Amino acid sequence: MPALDLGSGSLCAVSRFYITTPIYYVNDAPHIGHAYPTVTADAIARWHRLLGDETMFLTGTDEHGLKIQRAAEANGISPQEQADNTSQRFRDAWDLLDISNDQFIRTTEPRHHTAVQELLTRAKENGFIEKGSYAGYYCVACEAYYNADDLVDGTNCPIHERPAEWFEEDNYFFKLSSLEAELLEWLNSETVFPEGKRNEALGIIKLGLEDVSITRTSIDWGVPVPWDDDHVFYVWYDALINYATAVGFGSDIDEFNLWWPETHHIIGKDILRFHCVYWPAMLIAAGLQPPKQVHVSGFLLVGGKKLSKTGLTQITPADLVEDFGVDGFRYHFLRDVSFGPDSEFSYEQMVSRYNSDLANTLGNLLSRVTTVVHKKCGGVGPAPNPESELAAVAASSYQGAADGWERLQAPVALEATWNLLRETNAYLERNEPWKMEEGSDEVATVMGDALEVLRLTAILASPALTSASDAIWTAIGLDGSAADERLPDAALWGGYPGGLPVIKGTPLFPRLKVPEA
Ligand code: ME8
Repeated sequence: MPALDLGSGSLCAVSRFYITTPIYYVNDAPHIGHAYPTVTADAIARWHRLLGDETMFLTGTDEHGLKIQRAAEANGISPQEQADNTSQRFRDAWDLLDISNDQFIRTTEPRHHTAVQELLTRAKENGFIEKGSYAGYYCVACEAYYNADDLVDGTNCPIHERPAEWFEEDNYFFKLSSLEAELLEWLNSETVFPEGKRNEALGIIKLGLEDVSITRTSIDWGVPVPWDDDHVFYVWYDALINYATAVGFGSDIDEFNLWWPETHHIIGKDILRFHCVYWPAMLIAAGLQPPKQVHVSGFLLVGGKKLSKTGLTQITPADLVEDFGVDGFRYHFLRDVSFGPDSEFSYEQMVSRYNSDLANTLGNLLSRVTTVVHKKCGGVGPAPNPESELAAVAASSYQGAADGWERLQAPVALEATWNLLRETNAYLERNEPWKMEEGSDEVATVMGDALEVLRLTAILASPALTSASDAIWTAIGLDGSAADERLPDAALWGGYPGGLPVIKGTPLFPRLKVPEA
């Protein structure tokens, strides 16, 4: 009898899902523009864990380059101290926001240096890296060269609105221009979302690609070029490789082959060129597969401007968590910011969303249900009715949520989930269980249905509401955590067993006052 094959062709192959955020520069502290892609990636990762996928969620910090070196000089510390201090601030922010990353990568880690050197050496050996010289306008804040035509008023970076600097250097060039056909092929499948961003990437290629300089001699805060001591790799060619380092490139090739190229990169529109043109090209040049998908978000704006660390519009996650709690923060950015277009941040909108969806629709349902179960059912939760009219609503909410999370459209997923809550509130209004006879079958049926909806909501909302989902779970008498359930089975109507003690607690989401204009 042949031995069982438990390798890649195994019958019990697991489904894997790898998701990444951009790695953030450590020149300054995190703001909500960084929190937005991080919370989005976190919620998607949590959804995939609910589906039972082997999930890898990566975030981290981008620590080399002139921008960091200058920030360190301004603070009177070494670049390493600058990186250590600020990287920790990102970790603290993500701890505060309940971000469930499996790894936090820092580009100053030795494993990353090894990976960068190996990947770019492979590209050189394959004939894609050559020596040359370069002169051009450089924006240190972007860590990118611009053509004179791209500058505003002939001098300013179009993103940072500050003068770009003239740089001239001898360095190594990546022969991007020779990879046009491969890039077009990659972009001609379902790789970049939304569609408009895929077209933007195609447009960049169709305009004609120039070779790009990938090393620097003017600074030494970077990964050394292994074949030439005078050079370090330019920060972007070091940074992009983090996605490969984290899953084993350069250290554990078997691990790398498990995860690559099934990767989903979440990025902002400012770094589309790097992720949708340069990065797939670098991988192809090194003989590796380009990433599976890149999802491009718009900017969060305040007063029409991109939130930035250098601008005056800085709002920290901690500021908002103080007012809205972690779940209130996460819910707002997931529910109100559609992934793709730009979105204007509004404190008033955040208050209004919190009050309508969290305090009213969800919070009131929980307190209503627990109160009535105490008054009319002796505090013990009854089982749901298998024939309940809410069963069909629950099934379509699950489909809507699954579809929304699958397409990285958190607002769609949460709207579908909240539809079930609204329908359940209406069902209670119609049936008025608070007027029914204590201990009757009638009241047990209605309350069993409402408890079942709360069970389902705790699971379906858990990618967004990390604390409230467990608070609901416990309040309806269930053990463990909603996040440990497995979909789709856990979404079937009738999972609430009944006979459990229901706890009447304090309101989950106390109403907030709308600020005066
Ligand atoms: O670009 N709205 O780092 P970074 C929405 N290190 N998203 C925003 C935002 C805003 N106002 N501000 C920032 C870098 N972001 C590089 C990335 S990846 C290999 C290297 C998000 O700290 C957006 O996704 O300047 C942006 O691309 C990302 O934060 C990184 O910002």
